[in-house]
Amino acid sequence: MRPTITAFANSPDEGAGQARDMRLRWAFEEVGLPYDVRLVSFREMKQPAHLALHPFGQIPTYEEGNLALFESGTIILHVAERNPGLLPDDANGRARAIMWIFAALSTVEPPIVEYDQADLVERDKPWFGQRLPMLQERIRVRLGQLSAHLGDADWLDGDFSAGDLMMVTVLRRLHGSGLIEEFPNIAAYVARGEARPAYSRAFAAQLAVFTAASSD
Ligand code: GTB
Repeated sequence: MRPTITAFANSPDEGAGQARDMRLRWAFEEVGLPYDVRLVSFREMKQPAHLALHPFGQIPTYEEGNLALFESGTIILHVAERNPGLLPDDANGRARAIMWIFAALSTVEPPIVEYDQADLVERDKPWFGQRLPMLQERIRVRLGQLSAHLGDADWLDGDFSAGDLMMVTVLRRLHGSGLIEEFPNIAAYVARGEARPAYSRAFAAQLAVFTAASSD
């Protein structure tokens, strides 16, 4: 059944593909699953109809028949488990790919989001000058560890998997910070993900939303 996801009607990133619908779109493209998108405004996201789908009033959501899901990690896992292409066939390989989804979301993403948020809303605060280097250093620690694990491999564990898809989308949020470039194998890893045809199709689809909205 063709799923419907929600995405920002007006993404603050102006089509840079940083909102979390991008990871869902990429997963759909990787497995060749057609999908529909319902665009929601910030106001609509806080209204009862959307809150019934997402109790925290956010995007993305996923609807498929009588199933409604929120949390991008859950949705990626749901799609990857039901469609070939994003998880290895062997049980141990699948478990490790899922481990990397969780690692991306619960170990790598939090310091990146904290840094991003501080950069966005704390720039005029007196503590910003001291806090920013501390937040950057936390990210460097994680990137250094990830870089050591990755070494000269193309992907985190064998072939490209949903774990790589999630990790690349998480790391992309550092574009413009200069931090990824400090770790050449991580920079190459992110570029490798972004070079996948499925990624390009997903990126173009979310960019088209911004282009259409800005020409209104
Ligand atoms: N844990 C949830 C998940 O993984 O699905 C987090 C969902 C989430 O943070 N959604 C954000 C949202 O709806 C959009 S993606 N925010 C509105 C709100 O909370 O009211 C986060 C995001 C938004 C914008 C940018 N950007 O502009 O660069 C980047 C990332």
